[in-house]
Amino acid sequence: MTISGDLFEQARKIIPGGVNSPVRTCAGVGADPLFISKANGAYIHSEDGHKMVDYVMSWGPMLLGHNHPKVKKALHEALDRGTSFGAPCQPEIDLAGLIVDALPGVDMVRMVNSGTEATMSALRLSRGYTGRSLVLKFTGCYHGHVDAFLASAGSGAATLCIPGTPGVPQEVVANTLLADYNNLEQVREIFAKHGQDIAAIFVEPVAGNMGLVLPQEGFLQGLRDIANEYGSLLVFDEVITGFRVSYSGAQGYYNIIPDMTCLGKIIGGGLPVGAYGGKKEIMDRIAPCGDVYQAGTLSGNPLAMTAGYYTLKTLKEMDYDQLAADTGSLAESLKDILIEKGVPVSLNTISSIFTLFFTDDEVHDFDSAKKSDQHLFKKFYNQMRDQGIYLAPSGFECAFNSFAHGSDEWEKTLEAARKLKF
Ligand code: KE4
Repeated sequence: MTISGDLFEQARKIIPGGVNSPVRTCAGVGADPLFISKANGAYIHSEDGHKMVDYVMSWGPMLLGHNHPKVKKALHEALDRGTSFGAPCQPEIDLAGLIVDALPGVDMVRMVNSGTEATMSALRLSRGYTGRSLVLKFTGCYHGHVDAFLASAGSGAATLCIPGTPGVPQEVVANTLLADYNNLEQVREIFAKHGQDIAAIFVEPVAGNMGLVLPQEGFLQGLRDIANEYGSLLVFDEVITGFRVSYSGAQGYYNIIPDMTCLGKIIGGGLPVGAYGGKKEIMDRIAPCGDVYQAGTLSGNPLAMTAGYYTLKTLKEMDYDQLAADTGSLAESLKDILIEKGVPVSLNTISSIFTLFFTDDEVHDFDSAKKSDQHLFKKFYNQMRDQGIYLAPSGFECAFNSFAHGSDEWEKTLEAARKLKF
């Protein structure tokens, strides 16, 4: 029995499924999870002594790479000042300031502790602000495990084939409307019927939970126009794309300004942080200045704020265009290697993110993503992991490059791909 195997056995006795988040079980790829002892730069180390090139990067937060010296130093200093105050502190202003300065759609921002808390709060605020109950989301998009959004979620739910989930009352998802990603016609039809009652459109401006799916030309602008026409809010879930697709998120990259933005992952620099923000007139409705309630014991935690602040401050100086070019070149090379082996591959990539779908068809929504052959993905995942390349254990997730990866890591990755057997 490996060390990870033994730890997994212990964990399963006292933690449901042995993990604190379902997709980590690796059940979808017929493997057991590796228990991780440490991570540095582009590398993650298992308890079994395996050093692997990491493209999960904690599911997105570690764009700087693991354990960045500037973040680590700041955290050590913050630790000496205490771990939690339950009162306002300077680091909250510091992080909020960087977010507001970076994102054109955010005048004010409220910190919470996860992406789920961010989208849950933004949903309540959109309903409170508009006085409407309905919300439109897209199949294959995942906005955290908020009851109202588990109507046909991507990410873990899609991998585990849980289209909705027990425990969510029918009357809750009755207020949730679904359209296919990139299908503006469907959105127009839904708004023609329900537009006056729709509080908000929630969308991942670049979808990352059915694998990576890019918005087609005109899709995001179309949503912006439709929301304006019916007086609904446009909410960008930028938990993945915020500070990832560009330093000003997808909203800056595409120059489409949402009414509200949900954030997580990168803004915490690896510590638990979520946030939601938007136009001042909307955010003023949040307690205590407004009447829409939301709260959190550890919101604005000084350690988490410090990690997020030094992460964003450091990212602000980084060359996103170069990393995008390097990522595109790596992903295209991986695709070419797989095609040479006779494997059907369709690639989606943007900035430092990519997904290889095991299908010949272009992937532009959840239905086309589901055509990706999961048996081929399983072979790909396990052989790459055996060769020290650590990928997300699901065909409905993304590979994340980082500023800590370089030519050595990318060559190791291509070398492993050249040895794949199908
Ligand atoms: P968290 O509650 O997991 O911090 O964030 C939820 C969330 C919200 N919105 C988007 C676009 C997201 O991608 C997520 C979480 N992403 C998944 C993986 N794609 C987290 C991994 C997991 O569930 O363990």
